[in-house]
Amino acid sequence: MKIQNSIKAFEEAQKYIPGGVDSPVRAFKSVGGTPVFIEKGEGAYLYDIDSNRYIDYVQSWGPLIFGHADEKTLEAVTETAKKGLSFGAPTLLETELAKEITDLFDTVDKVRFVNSGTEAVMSAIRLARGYTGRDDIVKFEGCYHGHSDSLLVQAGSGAATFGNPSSPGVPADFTKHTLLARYNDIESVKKCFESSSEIACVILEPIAGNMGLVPADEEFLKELRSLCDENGTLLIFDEVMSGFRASLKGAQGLTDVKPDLVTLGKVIGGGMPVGAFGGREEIMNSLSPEGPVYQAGTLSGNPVAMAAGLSTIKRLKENPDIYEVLENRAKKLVGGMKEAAEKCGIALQIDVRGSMFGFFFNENPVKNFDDALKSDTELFAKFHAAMIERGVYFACSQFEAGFICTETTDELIDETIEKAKEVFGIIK
Ligand code: HOZ
Repeated sequence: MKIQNSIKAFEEAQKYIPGGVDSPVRAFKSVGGTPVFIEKGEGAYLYDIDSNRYIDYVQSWGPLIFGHADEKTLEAVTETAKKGLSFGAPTLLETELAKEITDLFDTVDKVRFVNSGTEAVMSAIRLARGYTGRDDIVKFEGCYHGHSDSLLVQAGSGAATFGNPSSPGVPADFTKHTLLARYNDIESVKKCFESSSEIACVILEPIAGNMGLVPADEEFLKELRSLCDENGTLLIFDEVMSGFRASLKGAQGLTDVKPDLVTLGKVIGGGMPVGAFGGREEIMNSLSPEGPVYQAGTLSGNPVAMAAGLSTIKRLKENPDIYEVLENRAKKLVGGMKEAAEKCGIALQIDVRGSMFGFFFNENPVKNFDDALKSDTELFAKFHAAMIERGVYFACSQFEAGFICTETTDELIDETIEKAKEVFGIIK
């Protein structure tokens, strides 16, 4: 496969952009080789600037549940854009999208839109602190909640990929209120509560997608809820990734446990930059201008982004069966890969939640960040490179989730499994 244009483009990009990318994972550093530069996407496919075609299991890291350049989303975007790109003033679209979201989530009476998942979580944490009048927060090792200061502690995603789960530039004073617990380990959370009576909130990805795919156990979530209730602490579900992906109601469609606040992103923007956080009215009313907790943004609730999100969410609500179809395809994909890997003596741990999937090159089940870190990242890198060579684009890190879109047909999945079989035979 020729990627000469991408190689040149990457060299050029590195002269002007740190690392040549605007988000670290994209640089392919942990898997080696050159990141391919994208010319366009169509449905399940990506095309690079050397005219290579790939079956795409990244789908922009989650947002594109209807695939690339989806016609209906494009129509909503272009029609809205013709009326103006941004007003910095209220539009009907924001209320319409807010209604769709509050209608779906029992725990969300009100929602506020922002521009990214990072912003959504940063704002939700401030709200939790303002509402409870407390400073401490609990987060879990390997969960990633964007790159704001107090959350960049033992974080997953790019931070895990590069072996720097915490970052220089974040003053220790800013993270002294961040207590760390172990995912799926309630005893570690109890220790946090023993060490502080000032915990404003516990935040977690109820289906972690940033240390690879690692869902929280139901019992763990239940105990977490009880601990929060006993201590007057808010429970925040970060569903930026799992929202509208794991099910129509995200992780909340798969568990009985209810959070106090939820953060959303990715799918709710249909590919445009959108984030949101929402919860019970009494908590959300603490936000300015109703309450004292300040949060703002010139491009928040941007009409074009709202239109893309609205078109996407409405269609998902009208076609809830999509999730079963996507889940079956995801199961077929990782099930087929596991079988093929095992035939070659390679251990693969797999999991699926709706249209999200994960696979670890690991001998043992993965329940937390420590388990995930024991995966064979070198083997993953070889697998990744060989699959790219064969026109299959998986996330370029062992510590990310994969995504199926409605255009990822059974035939494409069969094709992927066949290619994976060949690759396992070579890299074993
Ligand atoms: N942190 C993102 C995925 N979990 C990566 C985003 C990107 O590089 O676009």
